[in-house]
Amino acid sequence: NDMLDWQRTGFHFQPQKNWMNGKHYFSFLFSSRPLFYKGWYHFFYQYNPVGAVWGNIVWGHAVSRDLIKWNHLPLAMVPDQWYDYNGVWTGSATILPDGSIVMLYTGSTNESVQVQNLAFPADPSDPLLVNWVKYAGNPVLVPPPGIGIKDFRDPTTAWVAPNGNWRFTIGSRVGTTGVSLVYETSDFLNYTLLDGWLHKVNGTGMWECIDFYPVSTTIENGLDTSVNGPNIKHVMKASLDNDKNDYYALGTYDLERNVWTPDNPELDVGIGMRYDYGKYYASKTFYDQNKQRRVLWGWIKETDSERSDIAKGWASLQGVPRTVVFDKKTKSNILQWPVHEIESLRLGNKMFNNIELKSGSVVPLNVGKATQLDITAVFEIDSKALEGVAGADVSYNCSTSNGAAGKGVLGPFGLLVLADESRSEQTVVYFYIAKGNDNNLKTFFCTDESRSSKASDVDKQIYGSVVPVLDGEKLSVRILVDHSIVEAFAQGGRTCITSRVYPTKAINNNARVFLFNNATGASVTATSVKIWQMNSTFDHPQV
Ligand code: DQQ
Repeated sequence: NDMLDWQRTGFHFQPQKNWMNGKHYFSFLFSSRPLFYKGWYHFFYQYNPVGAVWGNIVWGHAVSRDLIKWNHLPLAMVPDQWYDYNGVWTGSATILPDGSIVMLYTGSTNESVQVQNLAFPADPSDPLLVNWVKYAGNPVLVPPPGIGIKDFRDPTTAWVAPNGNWRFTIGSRVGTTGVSLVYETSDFLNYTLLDGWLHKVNGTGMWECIDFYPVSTTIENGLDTSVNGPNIKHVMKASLDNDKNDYYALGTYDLERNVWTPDNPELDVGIGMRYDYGKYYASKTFYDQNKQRRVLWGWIKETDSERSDIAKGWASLQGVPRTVVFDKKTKSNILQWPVHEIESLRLGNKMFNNIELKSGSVVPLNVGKATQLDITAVFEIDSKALEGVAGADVSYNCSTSNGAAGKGVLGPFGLLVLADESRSEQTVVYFYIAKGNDNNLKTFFCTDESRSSKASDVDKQIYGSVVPVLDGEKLSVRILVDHSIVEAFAQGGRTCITSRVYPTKAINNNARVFLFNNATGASVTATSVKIWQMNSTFDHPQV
């Protein structure tokens, strides 16, 4: 359906329309499983080869040299055994010290029981890892007593225990408590379930796609999954089946006791911070030994109707991979930032300096075509006005406070992207400052989709949350715009928001970018705005 083709992205990974043998298959992309092997990044994803909706799940496979330009390869694994008859579900790779790969994945059996299975590359000398063999002794794990047969999935990458064994965790629930079980193994053939939980949180329900990894509090490099010791915190992430969001928390992992404890119990897994306050799910990280960094990749679901997905013949895409580091300044969150390779797609740029945004103003930025952009912008709010304000909007909330159309004392202000000339359509990325009666400032970072599309069958939300801003810091944002996706990162990646949007007017040559300020109590200066046109990736195969 060519009419919907403009929704396809230029530099975000998405399934192909034509899959295998040139046949016109439909596709549905699900969760992520990256891995680096012999010079290639591998991506295995949950994929429906026969429809643009969830079902018939197999492992799609793509490879890349740079995490940006991807080559589609044949399906890696399909349901051809009783133990994965109802789907080859999410798994994780562990690279052993000798360089070999062990893949543990969840199979949904012929009776829809969730079990864990082993798979290996058929030819380890093949850098493209095209063929996979399933272990003859599968399944290697079945749901243990007390765990529901449909609540046992998504094993993590394994890490080394003090006794030299491997450990990994699997998500589940007990009643409405989200839990993580830990297994230990020396050979990936025989496993022992350890007592207790790595962690659990009441009321958070089933934990899908758990991720568990160390971050350094002192150095910038990422860490291999097995690293622990001084100056290290562990991130625990769970994808909550209940609300389909990815939550994380920072804490400490006691290897001896095999227990993880959150730094701040009020911001525990599933009740505190999210990787992303927009659409972002089933993400996973991997340690990229090639560039000594930890890379996070998330699955971005559609927010239009299933009917439209079927009409356009594909559904879902991946965000841009993000480097994850501990935020040494706030010490309370991670920083997520698009991998630097994305900058290789930057074409020409335009710069705009010191643009004053008076209260109520909207300023167009003439950048030409505005469907594939990388934008960085820094804002300063008039400090006199800020000091003069007594207290404002203490109970502000991105989702319920009128979005970009609202007029507060110290917000909203920011950018309109994927907007048409008359702004009948626009997606708004903005800041909003609330000031307590104690003079403390609280800055919100939000994305308003409510006017993002004339179409009526799409979900249009106002997303967002608080973003930490330290004394003396300016407000900064980076936005990746790619036809039907907007990824926004505030303050170097402390708070992130991804939106799927479906403009009908702000497409092709009609898309524009504007600055705006709706704050009634202060003028704002966009001290520096830099906008790059972005190249497309799909016409740059690397194999
Ligand atoms: N989707 C997979 C599961 C996982 C869920 C099945 C995450 O393995 O729990 O397609 O969305």
